[in-house]
Amino acid sequence: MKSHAISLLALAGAMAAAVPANAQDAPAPAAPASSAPQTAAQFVEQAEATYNQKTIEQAQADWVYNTYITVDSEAVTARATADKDKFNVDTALKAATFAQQPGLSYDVNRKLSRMRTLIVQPAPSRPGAAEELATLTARLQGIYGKGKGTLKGQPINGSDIEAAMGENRNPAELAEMWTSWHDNVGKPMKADYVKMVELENAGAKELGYADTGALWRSNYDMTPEQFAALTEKLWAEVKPLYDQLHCYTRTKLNEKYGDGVQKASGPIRADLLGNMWAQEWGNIYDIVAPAGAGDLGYDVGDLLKAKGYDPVKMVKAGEGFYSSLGFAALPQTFWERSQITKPADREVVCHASAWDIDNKDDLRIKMCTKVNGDDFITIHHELGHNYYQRAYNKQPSYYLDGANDGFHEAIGDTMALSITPQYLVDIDLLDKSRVPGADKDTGLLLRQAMDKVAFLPFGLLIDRYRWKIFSGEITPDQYETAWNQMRLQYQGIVPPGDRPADAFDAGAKYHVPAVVPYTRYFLARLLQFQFYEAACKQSGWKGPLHRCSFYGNKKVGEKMNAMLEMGASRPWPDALQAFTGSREMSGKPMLRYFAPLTAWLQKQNKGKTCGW
Ligand code: X8Z
Ligand code: ZN
Repeated sequence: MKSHAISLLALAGAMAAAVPANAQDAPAPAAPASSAPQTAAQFVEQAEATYNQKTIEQAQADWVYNTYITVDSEAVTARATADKDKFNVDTALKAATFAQQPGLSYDVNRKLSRMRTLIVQPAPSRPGAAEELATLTARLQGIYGKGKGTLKGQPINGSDIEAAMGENRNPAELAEMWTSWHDNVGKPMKADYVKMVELENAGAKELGYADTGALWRSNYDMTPEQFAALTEKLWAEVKPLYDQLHCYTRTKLNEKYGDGVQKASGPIRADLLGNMWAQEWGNIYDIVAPAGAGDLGYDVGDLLKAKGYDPVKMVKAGEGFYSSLGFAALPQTFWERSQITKPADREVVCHASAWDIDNKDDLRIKMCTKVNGDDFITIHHELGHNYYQRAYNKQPSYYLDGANDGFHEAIGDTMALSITPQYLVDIDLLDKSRVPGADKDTGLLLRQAMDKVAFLPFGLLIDRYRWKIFSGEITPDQYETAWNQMRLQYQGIVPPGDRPADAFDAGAKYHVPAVVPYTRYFLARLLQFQFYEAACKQSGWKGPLHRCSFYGNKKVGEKMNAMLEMGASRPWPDALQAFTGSREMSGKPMLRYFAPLTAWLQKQNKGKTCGW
């Protein structure tokens, strides 16, 4: 397979070099195969078949590794990853030579461009480099998957510690879990991470990018500079709302814990926010709930437990939402092959993910599901990936992707925004008599903002931090100080105690060792409100936006499918327009959703000095 690909590329290169640059203006040649446009088309067609095959082989190996971490599965996935990466780098280099040629068709041009931008981890072409890079990456993922912290001195695994950070209200125990997790998981990764960055950057330079960060930013149908500027514009739109939420939450934490734990001014202690990474704060809604009108009368996790839901039943409920929009049921193999709960007898990567093993219909999720509200949302999120993958499965291989990666992350969350009190009644989780009245709107919005708004700076800073590592602005000896500085700058949070200079706290967040670009989640946080607002409009909803559920609306499903089935075949503004009518990513729909809460927060914060 590999040698076939290389000889094909060499041949295509030789043919391209032999064709004069103005060939597209010449009369139709006798042998069509020698004209430049057609040569490029042939190259793309053959590369696409190999790309498809290598993607499948890598996914199979990676699935085994992620659901059964051993030295052998690590070696197998590293081999498959290296093989795919080498092919992708070869193709990208070749694509660059073809891309210069005029007269190429739209699809050949777009595929050539995608070949050059879709690589996340480019290995240098020197022999052995791809294997070295893939081995480092597999090892880092394994460290994360096997990672443990402690609670009261006892070891506690990743999915348990994540849940405990949401429920525990003891500041000493929270600090212990937070610190042990960051020490045990992040720190051992540092040396490998430094080597990995060096290799990726060398690969990115060979491909003609300034560094790996520039490569990541080039995958959005615009220049890397334009993309960085777009994220800055979007952040500026929503930052004032974050600042209000931060200010209000700090006051409430100060009231609960006192000055000794959380002061009324300055940054917030990261471990008090109900999440290991302080990325979503909904778990501490009980602490911030508005006095008097804060009790929503239900908690989704409690409802699920009361109705006897188990993880599989939770996934069935998620599937039910998509079915109600007209999407076909998940295939039988989904239920046979998914990992829905944590296996008791082996190490796995618990961080939730969705898979499309054969680029057709072998769809799966991998979770360590717990019966709680967070995981109910996560199930809808992961299924969004699966239904997207299935919707575009008729596209050619180089288009088997979201319109951009933010779209992929936003679909399931859009559905989850429809999990309103009335929806919970509709699926028989909540009793009709317990639907909170209009006097609870502030509470409902605040509960939602604690997850959605709180996330925004986190969604942005993970990659801004990595972009600086890739560009060399942050050097290895500054990994820890720069991380803490950026966490403070963007989120206004601090660790529960001083951090050692040789720590690597960023490594304790899954996407850093797993090398998953993160700006996608920032974009998705905004896009999901764009999609949701559009869906609610399509369904004719007239009430307050946050009470809208488009559950059961086939018209929305059809329109959604029209966007999803495009895959990556067109620039993302086309896809956005297909569903929302707009060609711009924007924070405005999110601001409209939260407008009543914004006014309320401003009132609560009146007279206080916000910021940190
Ligand atoms: O990683 C995820 C998904 C898998 S794509 C569970 N998310 C981000 C995170 O957990 O950090 C979803 C929200 C943000
Ligand atoms: Zn996702």
